[in-house]
Amino acid sequence: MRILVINPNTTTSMTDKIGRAAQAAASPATQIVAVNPKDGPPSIEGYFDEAFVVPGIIAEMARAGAVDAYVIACFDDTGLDAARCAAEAPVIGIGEAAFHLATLIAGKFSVVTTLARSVPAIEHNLSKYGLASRCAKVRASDVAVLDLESPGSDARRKVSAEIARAVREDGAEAIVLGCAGMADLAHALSLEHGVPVLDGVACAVKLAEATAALGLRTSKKGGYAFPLAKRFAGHYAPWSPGGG
Ligand code: 5HY
Repeated sequence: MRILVINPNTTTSMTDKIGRAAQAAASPATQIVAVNPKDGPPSIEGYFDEAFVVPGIIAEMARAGAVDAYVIACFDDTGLDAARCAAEAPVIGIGEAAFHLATLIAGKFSVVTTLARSVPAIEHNLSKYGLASRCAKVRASDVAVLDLESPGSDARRKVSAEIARAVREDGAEAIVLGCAGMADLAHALSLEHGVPVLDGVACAVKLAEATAALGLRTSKKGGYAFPLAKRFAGHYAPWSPGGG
């Protein structure tokens, strides 16, 4: 089985970290191909950054050729719906995957993400997925995404402190880490806090394997139908669906 894992930002060290976490979670027979677009923001922190990553996601999907499943490795599930329109294989978002798996092991969970500006998009997704009632709170740890790539930063300490508050104040029975860049922290933080801590990358890889193994494909009825053929103007001409 071959799974394409797309980090939508352009920070290759984070792509490498995500790739390692994905391969560690995958079955031995699964090949993980981790990529990121060459154009776009180095980190996705809020709605404006999100707007500039979707063409890059679609371009990486086209460049990869045939795969058994895709993972969108940005916790906001940025571009997930557009990617599903472009694909027949399953497309799994790390946020959606982590939310669903958290509901299987806990009555209620809290999310610990990076900055406050990222919280509304995550809250919106929880409502969109019908899981808002299972999430006690979406918390920001006041960590910039790229601080997670800096060994000398106090990112891990700040994430851990926010997890402690979530367990103490929210009654969170499990924690979902709200950034792909936290993928390497889940196991240690779970041991430290004595609650399940879920990393969306690992969750998405296992759900991608499961859906592909069941032969489930993205439905082409309704919203995820292939885009209609049309010619896109200007810089977006290469993305023209159906040859344009
Ligand atoms: C992510 N940003 O998973 C999100 C998390 C966030 O560059 N990768 C990013 O802070 O919204």
